[in-house]
Amino acid sequence: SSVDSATELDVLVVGAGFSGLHLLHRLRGDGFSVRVVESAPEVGGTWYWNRYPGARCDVESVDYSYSWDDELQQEWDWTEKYPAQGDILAYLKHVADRFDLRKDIDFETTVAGAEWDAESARWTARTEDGRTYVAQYLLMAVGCLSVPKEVDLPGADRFSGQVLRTWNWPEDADLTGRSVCVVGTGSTGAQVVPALAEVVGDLTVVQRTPNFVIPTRNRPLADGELEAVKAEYPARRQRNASHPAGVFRSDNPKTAFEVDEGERHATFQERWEGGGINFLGSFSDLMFDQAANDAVCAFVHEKIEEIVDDPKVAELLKPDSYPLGAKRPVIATDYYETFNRDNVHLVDVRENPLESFTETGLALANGDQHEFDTLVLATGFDSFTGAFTKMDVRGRDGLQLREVWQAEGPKTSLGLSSDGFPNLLIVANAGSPSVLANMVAAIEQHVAWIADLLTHMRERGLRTIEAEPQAQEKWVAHVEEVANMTLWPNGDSGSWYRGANIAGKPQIFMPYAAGVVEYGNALQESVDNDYAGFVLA
Ligand code: NA7
Repeated sequence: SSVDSATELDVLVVGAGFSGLHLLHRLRGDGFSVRVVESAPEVGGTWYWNRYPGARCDVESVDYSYSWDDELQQEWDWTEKYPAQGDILAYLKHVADRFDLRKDIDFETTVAGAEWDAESARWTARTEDGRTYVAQYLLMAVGCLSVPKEVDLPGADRFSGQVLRTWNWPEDADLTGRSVCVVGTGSTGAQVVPALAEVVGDLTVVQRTPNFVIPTRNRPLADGELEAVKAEYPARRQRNASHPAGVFRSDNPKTAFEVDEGERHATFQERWEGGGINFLGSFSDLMFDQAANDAVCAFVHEKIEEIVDDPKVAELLKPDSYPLGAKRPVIATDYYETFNRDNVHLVDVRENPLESFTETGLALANGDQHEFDTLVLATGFDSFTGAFTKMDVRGRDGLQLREVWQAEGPKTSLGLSSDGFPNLLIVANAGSPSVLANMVAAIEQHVAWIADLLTHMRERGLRTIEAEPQAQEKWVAHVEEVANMTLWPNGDSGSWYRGANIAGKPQIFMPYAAGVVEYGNALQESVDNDYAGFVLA
């Protein structure tokens, strides 16, 4: 491959995670010329980069996997109820090898920008190392949580010890006996803290906003359990697809206050013991009714008091500024229990702000100092839009995607296409159920729709697809309206669901809260009405 000559393609896919691998396999099979570019030296996306100790998915292994090849799902053996990062990465490597995907992926290749040429109806994408790809379609399989939030910790660069980032964890990191500080108590922090506590000398946990942390209750799969799933896999996948979350959850149809206090408590207790996301299905109105949500919050507070020995620490760990769910609920193992360890100290920086990092630790507003030799950042991501605004993407008439999305948030028709950016299609990101569902199921829904669209266009000699402006306005308003029917946007959570974790980012509730069933109906309705919501030309 020469630096001067551009690679000519039907489809350029950006990203080789769950989305990009599936797109490549499907579209190649449908007869398109496809190439995937990937920044990492390996497949996996999120599951390649986030290899910090304790990293695990909170969707069950047997469901957090592709459903499009029965042999694949029959031959792959999961070992635990919930998959560890390494297991998911091994699975995706296996998929890449089994379907001979690597030959069409350019690794360590980062797209710097892309430009639309109306006359040829082609995108030209430039990579950071100066290569060029020309493609009819530019498919963004970039993930919702793939660009870290810029570090906004006062004086962080003064710290002279080792700094580790959970989103780019060095494979050979050994923190045995070290004195470590973790900043961040989101899903990542709540997983890395208990894992590190076991090996480090001492651990300081910096918390600004407490989270609701539900126990995972992970365990090895029991004898025969995997075989039983495999025996009814297609039915299981279908059942998953019939639930808004893209994974079957045994939701209680009752509302929290149609039962008495005793039954309410027993229900929470039973689901707390069962662990995982089923806890969120304790009652049907938890995300719709403030009183119901207050009840589940009170239950978790009670659990925190029960588990945590020091009442002052327990008090600090209780979230009290937003409804359960408004911030991504955290599923983790032994999180609250970890604060009973002698080597773990909780530092609350909400009441007593972090004044500055120093060469050897940090100083708080009240003058307290904490010393450590290693700093671990678990400070989150520039969610949804980050991977798009990082690139210099120029659409019709030079319109810059970064400018539009940084000012107004991500505007799309059905989460798939944005007005002004023809033939740029987006996989499972803003405006689609994505992070509020089993991500793999959400991705499969998008890949199927996109693949059908591309074949439809090829068959009819159509060259471009683009969001129809009015449909886009309507879709964005609808996503907002649905979110506002729930408690998701409420409270002072600073949630990345609505860009509130980053100063200056437009605050718009980005995922589509109605779930994959409603969303699938909307996709189908568009197809049935000759791709309503889009302009095909
Ligand atoms: P999150 O959920 O955004 O969590 C980031 C954490 O870092 C959160 O506790 C933040 O506190 C904290 N943070 C960030 N910046 C600061 C500063 N400046 N000072 C103090 N604390 C800070 O990211 P995760 O990686 O944990 O999880 C992301 C998703 O990945 C997860 O939900 C799953 O879907 C997978 P804050 O809440 O802003 O006060």
